[in-house]
Amino acid sequence: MGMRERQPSPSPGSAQRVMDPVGHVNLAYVEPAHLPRWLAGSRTYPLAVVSFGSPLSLPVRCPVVHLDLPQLDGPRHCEVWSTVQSVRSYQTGNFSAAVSGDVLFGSISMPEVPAALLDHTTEMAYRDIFRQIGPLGFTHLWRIWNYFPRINEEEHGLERYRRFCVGRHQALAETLPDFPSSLPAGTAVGTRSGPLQIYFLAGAHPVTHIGNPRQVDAYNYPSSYGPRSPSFARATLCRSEAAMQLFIAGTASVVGHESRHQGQPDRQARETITNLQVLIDRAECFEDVPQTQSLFKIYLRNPEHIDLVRRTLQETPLMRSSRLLFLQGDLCRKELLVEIEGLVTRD
Ligand code: 3EB
Repeated sequence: MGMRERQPSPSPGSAQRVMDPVGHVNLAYVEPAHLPRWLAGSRTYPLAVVSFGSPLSLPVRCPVVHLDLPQLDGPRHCEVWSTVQSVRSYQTGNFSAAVSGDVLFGSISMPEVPAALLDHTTEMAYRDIFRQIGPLGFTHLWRIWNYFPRINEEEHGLERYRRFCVGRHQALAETLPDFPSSLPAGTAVGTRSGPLQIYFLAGAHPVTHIGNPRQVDAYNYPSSYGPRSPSFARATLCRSEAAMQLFIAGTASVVGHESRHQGQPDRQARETITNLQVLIDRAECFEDVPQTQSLFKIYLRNPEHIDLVRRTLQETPLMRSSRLLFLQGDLCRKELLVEIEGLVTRD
């Protein structure tokens, strides 16, 4: 079952890298046509690229993930993960990974077959992930993203998101030491089409997962939201010598465990920002360093809401000073219209 190892990425200007901080990943939203120039200019190696909407061919050797989530604003951008250390890429069947220093980016794509329900497909995908990352030595999940189509449709009497939660819970509760406190920050968003796609960052060492005092931990949601609770943390804090990174899970207009502001995208956006700000303020208790860079992906159920939501976000200094990417995606509760995830880096 050997993995096929790809050639290491080219290393322009590697002599200049020694001063760069190690132990953290870079994230940027980059226009595909600018990718080679951006990589050379940033003096980083690509770890992975995520594209949105229709697939496109990208001039990189690292894992590439295509998500059918149309971008709603401006010229098309890709999510580019890169590092200052060299990268090794692996590919086997439906799993690909890239390793750099103490971080691994992994991606798995599971086609759904008519005979299998989504809970089963999800459980298999998560078990595969652990089968792959264990031997590589990256056993600690840091951040995970989940995407699949028809998220709010019923499948044999249970909503597909809830089936997904059942399968994820089954695999993670059995596999993760210290479940649920070791659960990573998560995202689960509905695509227009495609297989079950999961991508993640994993590390050789553990990191800190944190909750949001305004929200019930998702893994403690009451069973009215489904037979198994959603297995994710509100945020994950990764600290290295040089930087602090806060990975913020998909965050919505949920207070306690209840959805707020049904039918009102602007109010949902404001409530979501309050949730984000509370998480960031909490994480800042851990560190006190000045420079901040933040990026957020904003998922909208309804593309017509973009102008209203964008105006609402511009009211806040946090969002005004951040890179934003608007995507159309279905959210895991029918009444949710906006969800925001992000990465805040302080170095
Ligand atoms: C919520 O707070 C909103 O199931 O992985 C956000 C982020 C949500 C991740 C997941 C679900 C997930 O419950 C929904």
